[in-house]
Amino acid sequence: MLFSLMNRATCKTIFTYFVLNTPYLVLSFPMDLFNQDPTKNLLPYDGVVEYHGSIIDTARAKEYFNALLDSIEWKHDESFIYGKHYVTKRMVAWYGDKSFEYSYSNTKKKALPWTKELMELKTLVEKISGETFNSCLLNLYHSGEEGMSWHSDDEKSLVENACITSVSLGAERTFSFKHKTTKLVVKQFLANGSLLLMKGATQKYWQHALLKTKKVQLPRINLTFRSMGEY
Ligand SMILES: O=C(O)CCC(=O)C(=O)O
Ligand SMILES: [Mn+2]
Repeated sequence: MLFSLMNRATCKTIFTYFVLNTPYLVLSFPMDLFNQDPTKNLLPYDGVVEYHGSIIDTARAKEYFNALLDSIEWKHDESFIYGKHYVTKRMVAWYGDKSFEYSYSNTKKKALPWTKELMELKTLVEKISGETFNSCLLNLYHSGEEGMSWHSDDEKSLVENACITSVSLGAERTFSFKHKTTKLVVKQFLANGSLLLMKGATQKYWQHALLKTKKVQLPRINLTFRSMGEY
């Protein structure tokens, strides 16, 4: 009732006051309360994360979601750890300028050539971010029961400190960052069609995760545009 009587600016001021003055170890940025400022760093130290909100409207996001579902060569990730065979429920794909080999979490893949939609999305995120990318890892989560545990995108094959840009299509999910030393957690709601940039020392000092949730039944596709080192 009280909140419905207040205008957006008052809500924003109150929310910002609580974020800055509450000594909890979790900072949370719900996207819909007010428009996110893409120039604002979500991390308080040791890295830069910028959230641009939705850069693709709902109708276009649905078209991209369906086109990617059909055209991408989705595969389950498979790995052997101490002789045990693991297969992920989520599906993955890897594309790039050339057949880059990417190894992470005991799996290895060779990049496929860009598709029409991937090229369009790469051009869009390059324009908005002012960065360039030569590869893209895609993840398809069939529901909130699938996610990705804590990790950093810090493989040796990636250019160190290069920007990684993440596009989300479909179900809205919470993305979490955890500082490797202080354990501070920062959360950001990722909307359909949204863009998030991870820059500078982020991968060195922070881990990130897409934690599982029973609250989400719908699928989501995530694209992370990356820079592989030339070799
Ligand atoms: O699904 C996401 O939002 C993130 C995926 C991710 O962290 C990765 O592919 O390395
Ligand atoms: Mn990652």
